[in-house]
Amino acid sequence: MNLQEALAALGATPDLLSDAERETLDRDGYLAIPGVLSPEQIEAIRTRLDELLAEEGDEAGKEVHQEAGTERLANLVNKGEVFDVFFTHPKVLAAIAHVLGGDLKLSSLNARFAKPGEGLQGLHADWGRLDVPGNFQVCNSIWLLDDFTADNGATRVVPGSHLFGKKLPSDDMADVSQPHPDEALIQGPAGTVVVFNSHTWHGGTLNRTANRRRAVHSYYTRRQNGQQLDQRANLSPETVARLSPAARVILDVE
Ligand SMILES: O=C(O)CCC(=O)C(=O)O
Repeated sequence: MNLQEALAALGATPDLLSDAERETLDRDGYLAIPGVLSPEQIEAIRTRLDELLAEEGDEAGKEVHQEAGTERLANLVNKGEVFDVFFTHPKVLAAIAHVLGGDLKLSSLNARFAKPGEGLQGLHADWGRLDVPGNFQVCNSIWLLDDFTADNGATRVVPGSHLFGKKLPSDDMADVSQPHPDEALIQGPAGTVVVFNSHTWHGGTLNRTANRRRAVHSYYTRRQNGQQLDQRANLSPETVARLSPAARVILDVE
């Protein structure tokens, strides 16, 4: 099965996006898709993530990245069927395919919880300088497991910055942890997925509340690039066996 057949088998067809949604992605570099996860799915995902955090303790997240002020988990594909939605959801895949010219595979599936009083990141892009304008290599999706509000560490983005070409935040700002004059805060209810072309400048903000701000990042790249976490090397035979042929293609483990 090739990628186009896998996307079709999962129902991820281009017509799932309206013209307005495609224009938003192209112009702003990100698109919010509300209501992707049901309240029951959100609860099941939160429960499993808390179990994993308790089991993994200080090791949590280390397959990819640990970050002060956050709780992170990685290699989620291998850690529960409840996470399959993050790499098989038709509309999200259609949006990722739109950004990456129909050429994609999962790069990594991670959770990132900003702890109370923490979570501020420098503004960044997930790829270096882009030599060929518009030849996007990476696309992320952030799955809101809590409402993202003005003060709980919601992700900030600079709309349109995926079109800045070779320019990166450090070229524009003396201190990338400071607010950018054109930044916007992604706010929305839990269950929303924000697909963002991750050449768009973005970063977590400070969580000023007493509760964690929980999210999962389902991150994609073109098939010629390496994965942030090598799925073939990190999935158990049992996980690979239970996945559909189409899901295996998305993960590049077929
Ligand atoms: O979780 C967020 O709000 C953004 C995280 C992010 O951009 C990153 O970890 O690189």
